[in-house]
Amino acid sequence: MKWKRILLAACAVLAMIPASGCSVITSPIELLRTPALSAHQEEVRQAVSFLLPEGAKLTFPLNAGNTGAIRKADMDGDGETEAVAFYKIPKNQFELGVLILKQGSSGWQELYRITEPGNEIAYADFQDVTGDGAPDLVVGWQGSQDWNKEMAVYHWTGGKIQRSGGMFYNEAAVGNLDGDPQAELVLINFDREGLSSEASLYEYKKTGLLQTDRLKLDGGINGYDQVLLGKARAGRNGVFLDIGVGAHSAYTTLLTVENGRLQDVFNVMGDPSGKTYKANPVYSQDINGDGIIEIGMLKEAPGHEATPYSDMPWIHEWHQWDGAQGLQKVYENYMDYQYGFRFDPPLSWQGQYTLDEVRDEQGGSKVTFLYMGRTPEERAELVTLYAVPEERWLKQKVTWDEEGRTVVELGPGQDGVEIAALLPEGEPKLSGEELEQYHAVLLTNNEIVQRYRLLRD
Ligand SMILES: [Ca+2]
Ligand SMILES: [Ca+2]
Ligand SMILES: [Ca+2]
Repeated sequence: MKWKRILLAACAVLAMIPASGCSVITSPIELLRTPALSAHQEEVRQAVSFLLPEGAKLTFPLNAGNTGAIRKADMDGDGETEAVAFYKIPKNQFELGVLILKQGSSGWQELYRITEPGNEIAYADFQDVTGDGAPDLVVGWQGSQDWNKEMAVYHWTGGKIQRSGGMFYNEAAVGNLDGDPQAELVLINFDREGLSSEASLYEYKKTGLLQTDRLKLDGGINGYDQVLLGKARAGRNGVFLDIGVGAHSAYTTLLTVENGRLQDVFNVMGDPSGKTYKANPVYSQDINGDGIIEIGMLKEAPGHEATPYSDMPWIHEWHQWDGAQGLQKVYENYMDYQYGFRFDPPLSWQGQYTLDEVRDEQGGSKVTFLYMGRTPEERAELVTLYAVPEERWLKQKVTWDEEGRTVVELGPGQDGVEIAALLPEGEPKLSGEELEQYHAVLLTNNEIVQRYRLLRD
């Protein structure tokens, strides 16, 4: 088999777009039907169908993490959840709606209906913006691709819905940023042509949503790859902005709220991209499952100083905010965005391994983790992960079988490949202490399985 290194940055970037961005392909009705609905859900669905205007279709809000065209929330705060359905009327290019249903003695009935002109519901979430203990509906309405989006908050009070807001924005994050009982809104207005960007903080006061602070952001960027509100430290939320710059590089800005003011903790305006620069985009996420969001950075695999950028194998280094202006590395792993998997080496490997990566023009790849001794000659294979296109898989297995290799089958990856790990064979060219250390850090089949994961899990 001929393996050739090729650049797959474009694919990698595409593969990194969160799944939700692609979920519009499946119709909401189809998703609602699978898996089988409980009798209760079926009742809701029927009531919604009955109440939808003629020609209307259920629609998914487009923000990441959104779970469906019909959501549940206790909007009136009486302890019982209401059903909230999002719809659009396709034959009429500019009509969107939200239907709120309440369960009464005679089944699910319309409690309230919101309609707005527009093409898509860009954002929807339930957050207690007003601080009365009941979730409010936060909706970003989008007219068309070229238009700004408009953010509004719908709050149940005095037996009806009160609308507040109506701010134009490009990117939004909604959640609790300062520890009081109210959720805040952070809206970003980015003017690509004017090379300017600004974040605004909105809080609900007695009269409605008020802009309580503004912060200038770096405007010389390609755009926002991801805007994520999440835990930045224990007991402290922040807004992570993963930003694309230049041909394919990226950096991350973290915004927090300090005494009611927006803070750019890494001082991006003073030092654009300084601390969090990466050669390719990496999405901020809770990579190690501790509930705190990590910022990903890319390290060239050791020994690849002469390797061109397009062929560079990268080690992902994940950092948490240190609470001041700095970062603290907490985790390290390998991510394959094309075939949709990650492999998390054990701590005992850190600083002692490197990678060789080979990508086949006909599809498939091979990444080898190598133990590093004191000199470049003292390298020894720890494990090799293969992505084998399905059509070559059986043949490949036979070959490995004939060669007597130990194969750990890891199952299907993205893009029609099977993933397998191969353990090294024969004695490595190491001796003494290094040979001992190498054997001590080798993984068992079981450990390999545990350290391998699909990215969409
Ligand atoms: Ca309720
Ligand atoms: Ca708050
Ligand atoms: Ca984490």
